[in-house]
Order: sequence, then structure tokens, then C-alpha cells
Amino acid sequence: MIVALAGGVGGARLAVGLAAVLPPSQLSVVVNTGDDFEHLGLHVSPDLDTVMYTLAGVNNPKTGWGRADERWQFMAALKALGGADWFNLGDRDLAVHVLRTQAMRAGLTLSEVTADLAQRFGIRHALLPMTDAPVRTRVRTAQGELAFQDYFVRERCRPRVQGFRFVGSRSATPAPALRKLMRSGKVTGLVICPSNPFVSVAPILAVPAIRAWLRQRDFPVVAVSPIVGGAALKGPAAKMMRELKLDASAAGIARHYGRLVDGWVIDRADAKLQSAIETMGRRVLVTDTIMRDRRKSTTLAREVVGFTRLLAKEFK
Ligand code: FO1
Repeated sequence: MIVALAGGVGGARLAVGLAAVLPPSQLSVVVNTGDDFEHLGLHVSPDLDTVMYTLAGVNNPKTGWGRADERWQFMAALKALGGADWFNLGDRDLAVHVLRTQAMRAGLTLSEVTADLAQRFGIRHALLPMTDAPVRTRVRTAQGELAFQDYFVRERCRPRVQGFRFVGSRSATPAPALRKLMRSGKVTGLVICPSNPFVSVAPILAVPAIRAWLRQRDFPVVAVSPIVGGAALKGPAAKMMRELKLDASAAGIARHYGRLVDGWVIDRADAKLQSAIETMGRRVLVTDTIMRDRRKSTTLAREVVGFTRLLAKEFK
């Protein structure tokens, strides 16, 4: 069983590839919930929805979030009535937020709601929130501390970041299905998808039991670098690294994760960094990591799975 940790767009793309290569009995996708927030009275889970829509093939390929063939009548009416219009909720997308909010108000957990919605979207692989407890990413910036969506959407990632905190993470426990997996001894590898290390992957690793599990793992962790040629393919990862005085490169990312990762998958554009990363004691696979379409996602996923299996053989 391979567990994939996914956040926003980059994570979703590799998750699709992994789902094409591995059957449901061999792949579970664990998603960041630090981006979740209450908006207009609705519980919004952006990364869960991005991964769910992408696995279901109904995601908006242009924005990376929300649904394809979207209409915006709700937003137009909301704006006309003076409602908050900085966070766009499409007419189709809205149905998921309303149903999730209704179910959670009725006492269902985020895991239960996610499983029900994923099943309705025809998704057969396990789609798991990292935890059912509320964890909220807050971004410390030169302009003070911002809630994640205020930083990411309202302020368009412009403020200079100084650090992050994940409110609620200390007391959070893994989602039940993830805890079961962790105890099963069936996990043969963990893949960190090319998501933002600070706001998509870090919140998952901030759940104490997940971090401890990886610390004492008996399986390899393979990560796909979200930085290619010194830039993030989408989102503020490279900008954040520079603002945090980190080397915004695949090598800088490898240094950032340290011993948490056994094998790095880096793009051909960064082949010259292979020896630097190997010198850190990591294995490296150099390949084409740009997932332009589903075919590329599947090809990359196949290579990542192969690399994970290779490292599993060497695992003491
Ligand atoms: N990102 C934006 O930049 N602008 C938006 O208006 C926006 C709306 C939105 C609605 C639903 C949803 O699931 C995601 C949405 N996102 C939007 C993306 C969201 O900010 C995510 O947190 C990012 O994708 C980072 O993971």
C-alpha cells in the first residue's frame, strides 16, 4: 500500500497519476486540511476538493481549483447584494460546500463526508483528510499574521512570509482510516506529492502521530520536488523559500526535508543538483516531472512507484 501526501494543484496531478497506476487496494491519498476555513457560513476544504475534483476528472484545468464548466450566478448575485466576493465559489462547486457543511452540522466527521462525496464522484481510491480535527494554517508575514486564505487569495500571496503555524495541530490525531493504515503494517512506501512544503505538506507532518510514524518508518519516503529550475510550477513555494532565506531549488527543498525523505525525484532541468542531493545521503531519480496532462501524470507516477519499490528493497 502506498500512501500519497497531497496538497493543492501539484499534489492533485500526481495523485491522479498514482490512481491510474495503482488499484484502490494499493493507494490511499492523504490530503492537507490546513487550508480549510469557514466562509459565508460554509465549511470549505479547498485541498480535499481540488484532489477530489481532479481524481474525478471534473477539475478546472485552468485555475487548478474548483470545477470545470463552472457558472458564476451565485457570485454575481452575492456581489450585487454586498456579500464577500474575494473568494470565488462557482455554482457547481457550491453544492459540495453546502452538502459538506450540512453533513458536518449533522455530526458527520470530515472523513465521513469526504468518503461520501468521493464515492458520489465515482472515486474508488481512499481519499482521506490528514485529520478530522480542525487544523488551520496561519501565515506570519511582515504585515502581521494572516489566516491562510486571506494570505493566499485575498492578499494574492504578496505579503512577505516570516513563518507558519498550524493552529490545532498539536492536539490533532490522524483520520481514523489513516490511523488504521499506520497500524496495519501494510504501508510499503509514502510519496510526498509536489505540493508546497510550507503550507500543503507541513500541516500534515504537524499532526504529531503522523510525524512520529514517519520518524520510525520501515518503508521509504519518496518526494517529487515542487521546485523546478528555481521556480514553483504553480503557487508561492519558491517565493516563500526566498523570503525564508532558503535556497529556492530542488537541493534547497531536499535540505529542508532532511532525513524525512529517502529518495528525491527531480526534473531534468535540475540534473546538475543530483550529486548535491546524493551528498546529503538521499537517492535521486532524474526525470521529466512536469505534469502537463494525465498521460504525463501517469508516466511520472509509474516512475515514482518504481523508484519507491526499488528503495523499499534496500530498506533495512
Ligand atoms: N484560489 C484563488 O486564488 N482564488 C479563489 O477565488 C479561489 C476560490 C476557491 C474556491 C474553492 C476551492 O476549493 C479553492 C479555491 N481557491 C481559490 C484555491 C484555494 O485558495 C486553495 O487553498 C489553494 O488552491 C491552495 O491550496
